[in-house]
Amino acid sequence: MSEEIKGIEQQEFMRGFTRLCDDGWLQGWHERNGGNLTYRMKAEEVEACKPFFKEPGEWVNMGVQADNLRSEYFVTTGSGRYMRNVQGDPAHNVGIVEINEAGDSWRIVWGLEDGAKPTSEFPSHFLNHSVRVEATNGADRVIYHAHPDNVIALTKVMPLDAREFTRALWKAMTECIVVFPKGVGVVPWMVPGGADIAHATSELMKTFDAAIWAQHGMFVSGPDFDLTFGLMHTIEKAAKIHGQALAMNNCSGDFMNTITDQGLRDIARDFGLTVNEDFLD
Ligand code: 2HA
Ligand code: ZN
Repeated sequence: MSEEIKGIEQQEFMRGFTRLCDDGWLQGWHERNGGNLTYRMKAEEVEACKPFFKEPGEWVNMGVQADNLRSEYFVTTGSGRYMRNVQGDPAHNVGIVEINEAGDSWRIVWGLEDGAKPTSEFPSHFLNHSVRVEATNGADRVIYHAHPDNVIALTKVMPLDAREFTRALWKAMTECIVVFPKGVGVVPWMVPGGADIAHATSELMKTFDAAIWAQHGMFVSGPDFDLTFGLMHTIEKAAKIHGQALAMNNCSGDFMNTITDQGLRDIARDFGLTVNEDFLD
């Protein structure tokens, strides 16, 4: 019997990609066309997909460039396409793009049917992939942008400062510091979709694997779909707990009970974490 031939939609990485889109939708983070996801493919995944690639489209310049992403392949959600529709119809709502040898342009080799294009945040994703490849020695492959309610709500009432946000989130729930020991970065309000927000975010992603976009959402990076979704989910849950506790406490952050800085240090010691010391008192 011949070995089963898997089409692109049946490949493990594509199932992980589309499942994350659906998981985010079910969380309520992807109203209308909100949010986007990209994945840097492994060489063996590209090889397995090549027989199913179509006649490539035109090269499109991105306005950003990265040496360490020359000739890479990415899976990307489509601009204007809805996360809600991804799992039911991947070929129309997501696609695979090839990056040129100069590392500054993409062309579509699969999916994004009927004239779709990569996400409007592709330049942001691309620059952030470049920074994360550098920061993690190639381990990080997933960049995920979502509009999680509680994180966005906190950006309306808290100082837009990485230290303040990180401390509030670490102290909201005991295991947060284990999930994001480096903390979270904060980008002030900016116009979405352009090179400016891409550069501002990628500056932060040299240090952090999560960045909050004020009054907009969050940007996270990780090595696989489980860890990346889990990071978004954990930060959003911590934001929800912090927001609820503030509301229960007459909007004061001076809580009757909280995790002390010594407590955070004790977790770091017992779990062998490299925490961002700048964010501890
Ligand atoms: O893809 O969320 O920030 C739509 C967006 C842009
Ligand atoms: Zn957005």
